[in-house]
Amino acid sequence: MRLRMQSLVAISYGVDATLLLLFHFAGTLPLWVPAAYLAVAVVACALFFLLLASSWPERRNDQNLTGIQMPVAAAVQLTFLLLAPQLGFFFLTILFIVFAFGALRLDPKEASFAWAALAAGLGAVLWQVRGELALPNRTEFEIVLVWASFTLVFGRCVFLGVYGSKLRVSLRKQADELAASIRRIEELASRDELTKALNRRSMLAILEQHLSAAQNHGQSFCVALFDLDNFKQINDRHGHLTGDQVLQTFSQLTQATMRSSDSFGRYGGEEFLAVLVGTTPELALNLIERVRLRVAEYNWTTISPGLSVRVSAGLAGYRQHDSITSVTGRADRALYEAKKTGRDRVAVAA
Ligand code: GH3
Ligand code: MG
Ligand code: MG
Repeated sequence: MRLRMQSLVAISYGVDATLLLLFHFAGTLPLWVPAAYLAVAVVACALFFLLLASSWPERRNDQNLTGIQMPVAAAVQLTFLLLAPQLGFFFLTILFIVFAFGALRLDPKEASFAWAALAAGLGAVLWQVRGELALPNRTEFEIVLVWASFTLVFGRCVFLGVYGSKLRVSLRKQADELAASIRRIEELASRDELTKALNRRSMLAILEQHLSAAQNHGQSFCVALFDLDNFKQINDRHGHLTGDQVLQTFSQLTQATMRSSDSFGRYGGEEFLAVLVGTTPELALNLIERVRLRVAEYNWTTISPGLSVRVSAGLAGYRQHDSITSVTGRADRALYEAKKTGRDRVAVAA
């Protein structure tokens, strides 16, 4: 990319040298002016090609060496303005290309500095060549060359502007793609791989938020801990793959039953956690019962012949001064009660 841009710079110098040679044939300049210009251009381009191809630019902030190329190019034009003022307009207009090139990469501070340096240099040179500065237009050939010079300078300025806007568009696209990747990574990191439900880390973060909302704004919430009944047996009798499918289906059934404001995730193994907002344990019990019934009534034999699945749950409501551990601890003890008193049931924490 850097070397391609440098090739364009070299071509640009070539265009200038050719125009200068034609001005020599038009009688405007002695031959040494295009010869010297070409020599300087070849040396400068060769040096920058070597520098850009080396690893040196990678260690710099300014990887395209714009901060060096631009002053060099501006100095070349000012020198030739001094040496051949009879073609003054030519070197003055090339400065537009030099600055359009610089504007692609310089930051506002550097650009201001470059502009001030040019103002000083240009002022000194113009002072030196006073009375000699010219735009040759004596012959038709000179007129054609002046026209060609202006046109080619404008063309290169426009090209640099278009190139700059293309660069901005592609940077914008890259930034958008990066943002989309980050969103995707965050999404992946927040979900359980098997069931696609929220994972334990996300559920704990959500619980933390609800806890602080409850403490600060008095908004109550409930926690329900689900544990599939005799899941080890399901694995043993129907295989681990069926077990996985049961976990997936249970997760889907539960999420379809719950309200969109509620959160549901896999807490670990065959245990799931739900956080229900703005509700009391008495009201939440209805919803959790509906989940339990839906699981019990689901036609599990479509997954494996003879398969039946039951779930138990423990429910606890937020209490003042609760922590994550205390509220989930009560839900866990309620779950233990549900298991102890026969499974396939919901128990509310005392
Ligand atoms: P209980 O009714 O008392 O809860 O009995 P249980 O068999 O469900 O309890 P236990 O905790 O002993 O067994 C849980 C089983 O869940 C053991 C483990 O192999 C299984 N399990 C945990 N994670 C997965 C998983 O991702 N896939 C499958 N297929 N099984 C899992
Ligand atoms: Mg368990
Ligand atoms: Mg279990």
